[in-house]
Amino acid sequence: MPQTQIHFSEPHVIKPTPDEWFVNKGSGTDFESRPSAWGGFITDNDHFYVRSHSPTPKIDVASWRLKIEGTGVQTSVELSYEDLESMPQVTLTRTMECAGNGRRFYKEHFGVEGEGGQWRTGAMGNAEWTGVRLLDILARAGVKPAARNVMPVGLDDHQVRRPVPVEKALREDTLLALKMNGKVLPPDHGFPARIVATGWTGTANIKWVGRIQVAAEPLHSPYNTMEYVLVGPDYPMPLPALGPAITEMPVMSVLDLDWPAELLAALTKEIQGRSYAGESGVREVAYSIDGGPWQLAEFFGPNLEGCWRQWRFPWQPSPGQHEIRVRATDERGRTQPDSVPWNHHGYLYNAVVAHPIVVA
Ligand SMILES: Nc1nc2c(c(=O)[nH]1)N[C@H]1C(S)=C(S)[C@@H](COP(=O)(O)O)O[C@H]1N2
Ligand SMILES: [Mo]
Repeated sequence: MPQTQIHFSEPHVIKPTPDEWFVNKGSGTDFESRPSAWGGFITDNDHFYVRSHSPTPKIDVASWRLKIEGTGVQTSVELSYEDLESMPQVTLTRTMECAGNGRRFYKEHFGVEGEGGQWRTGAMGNAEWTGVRLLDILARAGVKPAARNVMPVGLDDHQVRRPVPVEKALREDTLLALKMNGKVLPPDHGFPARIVATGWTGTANIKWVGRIQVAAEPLHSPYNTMEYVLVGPDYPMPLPALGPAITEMPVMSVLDLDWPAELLAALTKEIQGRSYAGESGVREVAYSIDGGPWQLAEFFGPNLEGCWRQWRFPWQPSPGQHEIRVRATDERGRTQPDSVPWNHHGYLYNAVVAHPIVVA
């Protein structure tokens, strides 16, 4: 159900966000996908979650320029949209997940809300992104050997910006995307250009990029010192950051069902879901029904680098209350834990959860 509704004179998100497809998080700019509406392997643009710190900016592409500058490049460069379109285009399918996905579970496990939007499991999606490799763009400015951090800066009100190590920026699978699922990037998803940072937290995928700062020194912004850092008794405080910056996303699983789910006994024969493991792949998925033994789910659909992997298992439930647990293991042998340590902002909740299901 939608939480507190705020009414704005102008919509802060441009695309339609009907309740059948999205859970409105109440901020006006945050819409969680309903996993029951995700569809197949690819999440189409209409169904992709939206997470923005400020309203979708309206950008005039004719006057828009991408500036590359800073102490880590030989020369400053300005590129137009046409310049980017004329460069070699690369297409990659990649899953994107917000670091705050699953934040609601902290409240349930610790009795205290992690600070931020109370996302359940739908702050993620999987799209085919087309654009220019960031390394090709940075090469135009000439990356100095001394370069350490690369910080794309958004043109939104908050100028969301967040440095990544130069090694991540120069990877072949880090893009400046111009297209999403074959269509011009939708305004809410970063038009004219957004970063795609394979396997990393949603925030590393900066939307509405206008400038890329390359620095020979470590860079800091509110988004790697105060937010998107792990703050809590079990984490160090590497000042000026209040905690370690989130990079890669951990292995997690989600059922393709609403929370809680309502199913009809006569129509239920199978349960589907998906698991995602950041820069790694998903190796094995096990499930347990009503606290019963763990069994292996069957994979189906594509198994692509940096993408979620779909799975299914048969289930013919009796009417009543049920719960399903799912536990994935990634290619590096990391399995979803039974609990995760507390952090103030409620990031990276990837523990096994009991999904409540009411069968009628
Ligand atoms: N400029 C800018 N980029 C941004 C954000 C933002 O608010 N401003 N939000 C980030 C966060 S927290 C996430 S999870 C993803 C969400 O991308 P989406 O709205 O396309 O799903 O974009 C990231 N990039
Ligand atoms: Mo996010």
